[in-house]
Formats: sequence, C-alpha cells, structure tokens
Amino acid sequence: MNTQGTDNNSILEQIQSPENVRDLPLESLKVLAEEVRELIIRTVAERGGHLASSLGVVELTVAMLKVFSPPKDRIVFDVGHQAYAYKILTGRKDLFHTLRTRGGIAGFPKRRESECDFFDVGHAGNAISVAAGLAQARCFSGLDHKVIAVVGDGSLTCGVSYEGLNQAGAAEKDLIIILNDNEMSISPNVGAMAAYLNRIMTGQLVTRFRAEVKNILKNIPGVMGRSMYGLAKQFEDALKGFVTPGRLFEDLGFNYVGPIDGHQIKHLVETFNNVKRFREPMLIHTITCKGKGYCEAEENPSRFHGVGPFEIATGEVIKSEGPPSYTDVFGWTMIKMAAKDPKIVAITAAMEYGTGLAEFARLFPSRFFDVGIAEQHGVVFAAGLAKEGYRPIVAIYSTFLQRGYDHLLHDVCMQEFPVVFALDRAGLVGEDGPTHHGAFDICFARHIPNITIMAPANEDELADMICTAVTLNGPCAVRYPRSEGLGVPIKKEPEPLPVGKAQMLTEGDDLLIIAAGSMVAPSVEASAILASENISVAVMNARFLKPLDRDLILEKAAIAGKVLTVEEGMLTGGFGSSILELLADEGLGDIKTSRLGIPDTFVEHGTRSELLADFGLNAEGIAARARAMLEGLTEAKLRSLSFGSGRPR
Ligand SMILES: Cc1ncc(C[n+]2csc(CCOP(=O)(O)OP(=O)(O)O)c2C)c(N)n1
Repeated sequence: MNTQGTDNNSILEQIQSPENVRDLPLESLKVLAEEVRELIIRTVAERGGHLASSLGVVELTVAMLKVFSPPKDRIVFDVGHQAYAYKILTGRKDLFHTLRTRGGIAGFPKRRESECDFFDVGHAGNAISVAAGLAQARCFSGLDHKVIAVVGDGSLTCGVSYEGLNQAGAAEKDLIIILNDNEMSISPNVGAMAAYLNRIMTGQLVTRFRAEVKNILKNIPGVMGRSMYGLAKQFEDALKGFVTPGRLFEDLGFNYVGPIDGHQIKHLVETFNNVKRFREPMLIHTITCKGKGYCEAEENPSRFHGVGPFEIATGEVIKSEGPPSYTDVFGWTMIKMAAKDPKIVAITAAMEYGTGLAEFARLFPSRFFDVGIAEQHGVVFAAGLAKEGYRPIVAIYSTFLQRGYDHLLHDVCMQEFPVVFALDRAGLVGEDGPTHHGAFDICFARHIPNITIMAPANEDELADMICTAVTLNGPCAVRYPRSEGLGVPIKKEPEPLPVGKAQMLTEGDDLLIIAAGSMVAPSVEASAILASENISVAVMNARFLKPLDRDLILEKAAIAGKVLTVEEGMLTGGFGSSILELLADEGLGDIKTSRLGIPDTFVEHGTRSELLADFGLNAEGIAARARAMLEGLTEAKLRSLSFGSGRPR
C-alpha cells in the first residue's frame, strides 16, 4: 500500500498519464477499471461529490483512453460531473484525494488543472457546441486529431444540445458524440427524447429476442399449412418498422452506432477503433448503469448523484443533526401553500430533489412539472401558465437561472406576469466551485423593471417571503443560500410581509450596516462584537433588495453618517451598488459608504465558510471592515483588507 491507499502492485499505480492506459494490453483494462472505481468510491465517501455519474462511465473512460489520445485528441465532457475517472487516468491520480477541497482537484474539468481538460464546464448542454467549435478550428488549422463530446441522455433535454446537433450534423465535420445513456438525469430522465432513447433500447432487445426465438420456431409444426416461423416472420416485419435505431440522429446528419453496452470494454474499444476511421459526424449510443459497481448507488442513483461524505459499507450519508436547510423549508412551505391554493404549480428544471420539491411532487403530481434540463423553457412555460391565471413557482438554482435571463426579461418581467422564482443556492455554494456559485442573480435581475427581489435573513422569513411572493401581481425572486437555517422557530403558517419594507434589528449611531439575506445574521453578530468595543452599530435587514425601503435607508444613513452594505453576491451592480445609487440620487453621496460582497472575480472551490471568510463575509470580517471604516481608512485600503486571501489564486 502507498500513501493514497492503493496497492503498489496495482495497474492503476503504474498509470501516470493517458499514454500508460493506451499501452496496456486489452486484458488489463477491466482490472484497471475496477481499481479506478474503487478509488472513486473511497474518495467520494470521504469528500462528497458526484458519485453515481462518475461510476457509470468508468469503462467508457478507460476505453476512450485506450483508443483516443488526449491532449492531441480533444475529449469534452458535458456537465463534467462524470469526469472523475478521466481525471484519475490523465495524470491526477496522486492528487485525487484532494477532490473538491480548497486548492485541490476540482469537481469538474478545469483547463488550469490539466492540458487534457479542454473546456471548463459545469452547466449542462454545451458539449456538442464546444466540439463543433473545436472541429471547425481543426479545419482552419489543418491539424489532424479527433474531437469527442461525451454527452449524457439528461443533457439531451437541453435546448442548446439541439442547437449544436443542428449545426454539427449539417456541417459534416469529423466529430464524435458519445451518448452516455443511463435513462437518468438526476432523477429519471423526462420528456419525448428520453422516451425515444428508451424505444431504441427496447427495439434492440426485441431484435435479440427475435434471433433467439427464430431457431425455436423453425422446429415447431405449422398451423393451417403455414409454419410458425412464417407467421412470426410476418410479426417481425411489423416490428422492423416499429423502431429503426437512431433514425432521428441519422436524419440530423449523424452516423448512428449502437446501442452498445457501455460497460463492455472490449466491445467499446472495438467500436471506438472502427468509428475513429470515419471523418463524418458520428454518434455512438452507449447504454450504462448510473452508479455501476456500488450497489447502494445502483439502487438509488438519484441519492448518489451528488452526495456528501458517506459510510461505504452502508451507504449512510454522514449528516450533522442541525436545523433544516433553506431548501427543506422552501419545500414544506410549497406544500402548505399548495394545499390552500389550487392555482399554485411548481416547476423544476431537472432538480426535483435539489430544490426540495420531491414531497410536493408526490402530493401534487398534476401540479408538479419537471421540464428536464431546460431552464429557458421552464421560465417561458411558467409565463404561459401565469398568463392563464395560475401561480407558477419556478424552483431553480441561482446559477442555472443565468440560462433563462432573456426569458426572465422578455417573457416574464416585460409582461409583468406573476411568476415566482425561488432562487436556491444563491451566493457561494462551496465545493462545486465557480460554475455553480449563485453570485450573479442580484446583478442580473435587479435592473429588470417590474421584478421584486427578496432575501430572507432566516428560514422562517423564507417561508414568509414565498408566501408574500404569491400575493404579488408581478414577477418576484426570493434568493436563499445553500445552507442550513439558523434554527429559529418556524411559524405553523407563513405570513405575508409588508412589501418594500426593511427591518431594523439593532439601533446605533456610529455606523449603519445594511445586510441582505444570509449576511443579516453575521452582521448582527458583528454588531455585538463591536458593541463590546463601545462601537454602536445599527443593523438593517433589507428584506427587499428591490424595491428598496428608501425612506428607512435614507433616514438611518443620515443618522449614522456611515454605511456598510453586506451581501453574498457580486459587488459589481449588486445590492450595495443599489444603495450607493440611492444615496447619490438623493444627494447623500457624501455619506461614507463601503460594500462587502464578492469582488470582480470567479471564485474557486472550497467550503462555503472558507470562501465567505475570504471575502470578509462573516462576523469577524464584517466587524473588521466596520472598525477600519471608523478609523477612516480609504476605500482602496478597506478592500485590500477584506479581500486579502480571497484574491484569485
Ligand atoms: C444548466 C444546468 N442545469 C442543471 C444542472 C444540474 N445537473 C447536473 S448533472 C444533471 C443531470 C445530467 O444528466 P446526464 O447528462 O444524463 O448525466 P448523468 O448524471 O445521468 O450521467 C443535472 C440536472 C446543470 N449542471 N446544468
């Protein structure tokens, strides 16, 4: 055994680069796959991560690396959550134990990490378009390499995947799409394309069955002068028309190959070698089992899609007995409200569990819509429902609403439809890193006319805000963090809040802190620290990020003469900016104002508390910024104090 816990005599131990995989004899690849699988399970059990998806593509990855040669050949993963085996086999085995930890291996492909990673990814659906661009660039450069996109069936619910297929098929470029079909998105895959893929598989089974029964039938005596085989043949002809595998892809300009078993390395290697010879758009349809090789994940792939640390022997997730998460409270509130108002409907873009809607879906199946990984469609679908008098609540991660920006503006806000956006994971999400931080929603929503934006200070206030949101006559977003609640009591029934009104939590005349959502509690804590130093701080819970409580803000800012804004979001165009605008517009621009939030950088992965601390977004950081303001430091000096360790590394 070595320090990584792998056996020194193992095949994996000899693998330092993709060339080493290529050089292995075919017979060794199965053992290699098992060793990779074991390392993934062991590491994710300790660190958390995307287990089931990664386990499903171990053989596929080994076979790809046997046939294709990154970095010369370009392999692009869609989403990238399934790339653990690829990371392990492309030179990152010895660092894999640092997966998703600060400064360690990222949970998604990362160009900075390896020349074998061609594209930083995390959001679904772009791999085909990326591959089309890489293939076009290869034409320009006259180089000779293969471009391969690895795409899950879930990602075929994304509109952008079809935009990519549409161009790539017609452009007739040398491009390979490997469709990794496990019939699952995070939950079972949905929609007409999922049904189509399923029919292809069923058709394949029918073909196999047909071959087996043919011999038997030939030996059975006939009926009324016709042989049993003849009768069956007639049936078979009818079946042929039932499904022509991959016809849809063929019509789009791709040569369809499959479906093939995505766990049979020998078969995969043969197929990849054959396909490699073509210089046309090729689509290889592989069938895999999500969670393959770890029975708990095979049995419950949704739970092991993205999972925290767990016990390998039992599959039990190691969980602290803390307060309910914001997500849980959102889910409970939805159920309470839906029970009273039959017009309430819930929409998710493939995140039934992540957004806390699983129980709602069970209780109100006809009012729950999983639209697939189709955020844009989900937003417009909600607009259509709202037009006809329904109260759609789109439960969506902040980062994924980025996809729906134009629809939010054009289809919802411009027409003032009362669609509620429950923006989960708003702020820093931690280990999933820059593609997943919900840092931008305040900035990209607050400039859109007609929208109301709220951010709860605790989980009970979240329930009240969702309740308030459905009373409004226009669009509304409620943003809340990826976090447990504060443990405050939750009222039996949520109550609507006065619209556009903030709340004073402490009074003081040295400094006014205006805090948004998740930053309210640490601001109150900071005010207590400062009070012990005889600094008197007023803390305002903004509650409404739009419209602002102008009167209260102007009154309290004038009293304190110094304002500190605190938000878990980008500073550029964010909540603090809106306070600066207000003060300037009202002739109070000379009030000293400082802003804490996320600076102009993409934030890497780490735990949420590590990242928040980087930017001074905890009680100590807020108190330090307040102290420094009162000492009269310049804004530039103040910023350098708070962003010391959080600067891009
Ligand atoms: C735009 C976007 N929406 C939602 C997600 C969250 N998400 C991550 S993986 C995933 C399911 C992907 O399914 P599939 O492509 O079939 O891969 P599998 O995990 O089944 O291997 C979803 C919905 C995302 N990454 N990007």
